[in-house]
Amino acid sequence: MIKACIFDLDGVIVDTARYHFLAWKRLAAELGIPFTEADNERLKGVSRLRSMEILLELGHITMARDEQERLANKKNGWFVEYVERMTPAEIFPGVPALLQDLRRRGQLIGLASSSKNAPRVIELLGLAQAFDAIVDGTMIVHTKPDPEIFLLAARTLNVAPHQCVVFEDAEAGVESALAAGMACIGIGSKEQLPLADRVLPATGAFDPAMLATLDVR
Ligand code: B16
Ligand code: MG
Repeated sequence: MIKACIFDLDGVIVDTARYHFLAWKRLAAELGIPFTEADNERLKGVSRLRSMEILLELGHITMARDEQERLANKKNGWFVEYVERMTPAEIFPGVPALLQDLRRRGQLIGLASSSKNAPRVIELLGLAQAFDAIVDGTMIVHTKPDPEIFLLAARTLNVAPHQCVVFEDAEAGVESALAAGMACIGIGSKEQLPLADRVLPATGAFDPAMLATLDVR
């Protein structure tokens, strides 16, 4: 029986994935690296420094670690600028109502985001009270697709992994949830997320009645 719903943040609760893309694209342009939305799929869900490495791989560029860190911090400065202008109006349609409905049904609600900016984003969106546990990129050693982040969320919520369902928009995130032994609802398309147990076009399209039908691994 599913007892906890664990949500990714970027691309699942709010379209901060768009802001990550715009900030990486700005950095790519400075470095002369062509960078498309398809390239950006590889950066979703992974840590800031891993994203930096992938960007350099795309451009066939090698660079010292401290320079990589400097550029990744520059990208983060732009991302934070975009994010600070965000308001609750940018939460994806139907998400606040879904979170309330799940809580009324007795589900525990977790957030598991690789982003170190997740607590600030949640505060700006006025959603802090909607979650029973928040796990972010500052609390983990291994980024998605490693299962660490979702296992930590389950431990914090005091439930077993097989009692959790994860909502994820990134391939790395779906792999992470499955490796943790959890059910996974992909948000996006079947082509992007072939491994997810179910795929929905948007988080707000989730019908809580579906919880009873999710396979227990
Ligand atoms: P930051 P999620 C992830 O968040 C993003 O999908 C990913 O693109 C980003 O690189 C990562 O957070 C780290 O973010 O640079 O803000 O620490 O999808 O796991 O909510
Ligand atoms: Mg995401």
